[in-house]
Amino acid sequence: MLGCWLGLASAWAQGAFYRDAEGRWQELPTERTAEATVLRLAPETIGGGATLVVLDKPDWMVLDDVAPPVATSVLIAGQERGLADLEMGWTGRALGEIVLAVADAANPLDLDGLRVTLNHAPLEARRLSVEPLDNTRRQARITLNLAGLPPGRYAVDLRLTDLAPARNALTAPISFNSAPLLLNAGFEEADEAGKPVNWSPGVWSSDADTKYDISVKPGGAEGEKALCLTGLAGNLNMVCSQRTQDLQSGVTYVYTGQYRSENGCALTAIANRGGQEVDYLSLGLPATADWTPFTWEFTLQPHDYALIVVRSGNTGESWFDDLRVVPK
Ligand SMILES: [Ca+2]
Ligand SMILES: [Ca+2]
Repeated sequence: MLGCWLGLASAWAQGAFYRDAEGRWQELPTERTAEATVLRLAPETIGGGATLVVLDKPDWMVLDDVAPPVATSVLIAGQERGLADLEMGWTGRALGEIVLAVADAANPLDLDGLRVTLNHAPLEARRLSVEPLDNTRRQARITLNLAGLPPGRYAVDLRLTDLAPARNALTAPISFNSAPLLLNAGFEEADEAGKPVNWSPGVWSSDADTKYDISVKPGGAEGEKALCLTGLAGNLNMVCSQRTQDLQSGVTYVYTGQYRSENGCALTAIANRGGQEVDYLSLGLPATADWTPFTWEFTLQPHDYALIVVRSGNTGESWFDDLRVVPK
């Protein structure tokens, strides 16, 4: 295959060039007729079946450039961040603006060829602005406006090349999660069977007599609905858990919410690493007839995933609503 780079304007012509078997650029004699430019390349001079050819090399083009553009600074929501620090995990809020200063040491940037995707779809034009910072177009400022996105997980991929014949590319993967750490934590969303969306209800132990119900019911402390664990008979170890990979080890989290319980209930946080439980932290909550706020702080060891749990091992009703987990 022969890759051809056609110069932008023949007025800048500095002749034709090809890349030889050792990767060096060499002048390429050409013959011009009225209809065509004729060039001859022998396979042995290009070291196989592929090379790059530049016809009418523009004055600005530096042929011997294998270095991609670099991001010289990245500002996210006004704060400078390292390039290795752009996969941010949980942020809990939208990011606003991401501003990248980009530069190429040798060639102009292909600003017209810039590609930016948001969750694998092209970023809307209104969210993207590109501003050359010098008249050689070797430096530019790229601004991504991500304000107003609904809470969720986002991946931004950016690809910018230089205008060297080899089109060296800068890629910058940026990701963040602006959703709350606990989803459906007010239990307003339930499936047709009344089970809370995003949560796993069940029992962690039982016997032949175990009878229980875990479902979302009207009568919340916040909104219209709340989660109710009802212990009826037998061995009771009722749990409703949400799995998360967004908690960081060593960070203290504050787990808040409201509950009421006929015979007492509990909160639990579990960390699991390599198939082993590395943390099993619990707080018992005493019986109370009225909706009562709770606050509990916990810190987890390094883990693959964590479970945030509400539970009861008692008969009667235990209600939970308005839960939240945030870094302290
Ligand atoms: Ca370059
Ligand atoms: Ca609620």
